[in-house]
Amino acid sequence: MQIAIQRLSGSQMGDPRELVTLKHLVKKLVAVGVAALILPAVLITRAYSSDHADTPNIAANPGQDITDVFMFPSPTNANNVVLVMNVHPLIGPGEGTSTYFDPNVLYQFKIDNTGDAVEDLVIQAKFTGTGATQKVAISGPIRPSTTGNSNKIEHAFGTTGVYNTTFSPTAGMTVFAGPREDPFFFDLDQFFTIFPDRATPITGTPVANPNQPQSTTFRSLATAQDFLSVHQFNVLSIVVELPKASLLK
Ligand SMILES: [Ca+2]
Repeated sequence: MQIAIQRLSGSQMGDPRELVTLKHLVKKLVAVGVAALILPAVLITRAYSSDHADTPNIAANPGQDITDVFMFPSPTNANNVVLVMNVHPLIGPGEGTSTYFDPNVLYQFKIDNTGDAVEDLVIQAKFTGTGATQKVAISGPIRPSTTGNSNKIEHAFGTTGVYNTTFSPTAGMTVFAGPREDPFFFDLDQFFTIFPDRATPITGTPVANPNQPQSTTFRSLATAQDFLSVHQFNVLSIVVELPKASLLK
């Protein structure tokens, strides 16, 4: 599965247009694709990847910043699969419900079910407005009119949802789009002891001997501290649950 966020060149939904500025690729998930859903478990690859404000440009546009993507069997329906795209990292405690999706961005799950790393189906989420009444329209899974960096907004379902509520855009599909605790964990403080030179650009505090590691390994699970949990950081999640069969069309 490939996921993509792309800034729109216009604002009117439904018009074909070129969307080129940003693309985020979870490389291993491209290889897994939806085909993994029907392969023996031994063949399924687990991907490890995360991205939080990795460049000045993306840090300045957090609504375009994908942190993590997840795909897993529904815990309540064996016929369903759940897709999750998390964006907008580092939302502080208490700020989750006052942070919104970027209405100028087309959020997409791109599903390759033929193994060639070219999407065969897309699920698109497009937001309108900001604030607690922000609306979300969903289209797909649908075969895209164009692939790769050239994308169109495909036909959306008529039923729209509202920020931070669960809704069903079409029979069999459930969608949630809103704030959630960031599930990614990382011992950033220990990372800075291994790579001291990485600290200053983030913390703004000069580090003595930035090229001299103070340690060479991460701490054990018993003693490690998750930077994101300690600081109670949140993300915005787009969660889609739908039948596995609908991704195999
Ligand atoms: Ca394909």
